[in-house]
Amino acid sequence: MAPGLWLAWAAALCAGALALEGGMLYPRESPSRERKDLDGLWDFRADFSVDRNQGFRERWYQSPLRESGPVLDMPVPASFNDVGQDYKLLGFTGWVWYERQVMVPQSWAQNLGTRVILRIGSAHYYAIVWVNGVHVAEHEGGHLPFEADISKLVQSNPGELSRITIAINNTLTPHTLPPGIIEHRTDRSRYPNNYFIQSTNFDFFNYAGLHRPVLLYTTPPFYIDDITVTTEVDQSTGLVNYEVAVRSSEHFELELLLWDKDGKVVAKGAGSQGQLKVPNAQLWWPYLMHEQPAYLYSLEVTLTVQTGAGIVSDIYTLPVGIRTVHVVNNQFLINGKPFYFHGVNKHEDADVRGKGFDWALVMKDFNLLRWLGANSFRTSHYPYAEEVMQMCDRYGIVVIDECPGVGIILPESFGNVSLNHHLEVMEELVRRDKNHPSVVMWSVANEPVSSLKPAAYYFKTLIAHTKALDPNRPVTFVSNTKPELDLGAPYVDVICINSYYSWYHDFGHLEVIRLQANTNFENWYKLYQKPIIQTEYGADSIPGFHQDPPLMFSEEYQKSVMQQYHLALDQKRKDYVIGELIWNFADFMTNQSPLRVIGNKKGIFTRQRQPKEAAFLLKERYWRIANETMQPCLAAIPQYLENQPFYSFD
Ligand code: BDP
Repeated sequence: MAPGLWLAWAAALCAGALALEGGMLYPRESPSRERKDLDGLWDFRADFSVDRNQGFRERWYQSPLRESGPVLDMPVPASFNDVGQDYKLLGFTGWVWYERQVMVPQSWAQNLGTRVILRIGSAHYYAIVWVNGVHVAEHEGGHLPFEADISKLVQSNPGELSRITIAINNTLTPHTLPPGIIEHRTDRSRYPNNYFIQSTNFDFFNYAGLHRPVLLYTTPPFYIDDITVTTEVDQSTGLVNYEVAVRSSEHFELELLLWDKDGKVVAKGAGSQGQLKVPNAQLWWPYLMHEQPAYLYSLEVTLTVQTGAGIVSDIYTLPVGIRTVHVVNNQFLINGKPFYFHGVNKHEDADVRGKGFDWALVMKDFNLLRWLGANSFRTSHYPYAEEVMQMCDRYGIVVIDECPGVGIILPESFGNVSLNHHLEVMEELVRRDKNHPSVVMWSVANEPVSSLKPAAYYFKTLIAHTKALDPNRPVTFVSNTKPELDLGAPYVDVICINSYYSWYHDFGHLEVIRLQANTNFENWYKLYQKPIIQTEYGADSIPGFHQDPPLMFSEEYQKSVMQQYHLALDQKRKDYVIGELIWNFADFMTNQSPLRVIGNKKGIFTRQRQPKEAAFLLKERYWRIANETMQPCLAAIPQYLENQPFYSFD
């Protein structure tokens, strides 16, 4: 992006105010709401002009994109980078343009009371949206949804196609999340005119485009805007506290019904806020912690408004899991019982689609998680698709929900502009994910340089703000700094640490891992007396490389690193270490560098989701831990283990 445009853009970003307007309920069909998915092929063009600004100069949004130049067919959802054969698109930085036409159903266009909302699940990184050439929305941040009310635009042309244009810029600056820098290379003897590159300080490819579903949905003119649910347990009674926000009418009635899985109403309520009591509640338990994990009730909320023209009602049904989360002394308690995180870190990443949402891939990943005996994952290093969070609720996979605060290492990324944006992103994340029982902790960042002086104020403010948004969940960030140097650690509820012994130093020296991991645990615990999760550890292995005795990059070395870590973890896990998450679930794409062999190979599964040797080691360990730690509540596990054929989960 040209420096002028960059500055204007950065100034526009700073102006954003805190305290979000309105809710962000997931669009669900109901008797009062319809939904129309806009996935498929869109018209697409990358703006290759020198300043990447030709599209704005020529107002590409004012007429069909194919009239202002050539277009490509581009699938949505998907990253645009890997679907074509043009290397310039693979690493493109700047504005790309998406467009498609849509015919809304007659009933939506004719009934002027119907609200028609355009919802974009994720557009990485900065997006501007027009409908029929009229600006309807702008959004910063590539991992959270945003919406625009487009009722008037589609209703002013009933029976006509409406044109949706979305311009997306993937440029990262010191104040975006994640941050990055545009480096202009001006030595004409080495680089061509106007040469610049995007550099970043995180270890995954900066895929871009419309990564998640784009859709239209409707609501009545008076509607349920937001629902907030928190739960408590009083002996055998489940308590469901609710708060419902209604828009566009001050005189309304709200009725709430809580349904169990058998279709029985177990509690009733009325009004905007209150508490439902569920006798003999079935709690939401994590996978492998209970014979019937992930129990979900359905909270049906009905809004009724009496108008001159008759009664208008809106119905929204929210899945609700009743569970509690507490950090007490050295333990992480779910429903009052100690929970040990044995899980993974993931990425949204796959061949061809990049970060594009894909149900087949999601299902495969959940089947692998269950095969592995993993009970948890961290959404490293950004919020994942809402549909993934719903799967976690359904399958009992516990989530540490991380925001895109990764690669925060520049001093200017700790200033007020960045902090304000980070606060806003946490607001968007909590607003979106607050009702998921699977989410048990927020992570505000991964491996920031938390030893820098401004980090103390930065993390104090950020964590306090997150706790104010959600007083019911612990908050953390993930550190790779020494305990005595970490200025953010005093504010977290759980210490989360990453380390790569015998990988990024002491290359090949497996014998130092146990000692170094132990020392690290002890130093952290001595200073903070807080429970600790080993949030990353691992080693690259190139599938099919074998070497015994083990050498770096062989499958044997990856396994051996893990075995050494496990010795240290086993020494501490009965004490204050409350979890271990392998880096990484699957191999994933990164920027090119001499340290990466077509991406990061620390997956225990390949990028195509096939197991390396390390996966079998971890599977054996996770089932054993589940067996030991969850035994009191899970008599069925040993039998489950013995009787299950390799590929079955019944
Ligand atoms: C950790 C980062 C993670 C990297 C990993 C690695 O948190 O994003 O991918 O290192 O180098 O420090 O494999």
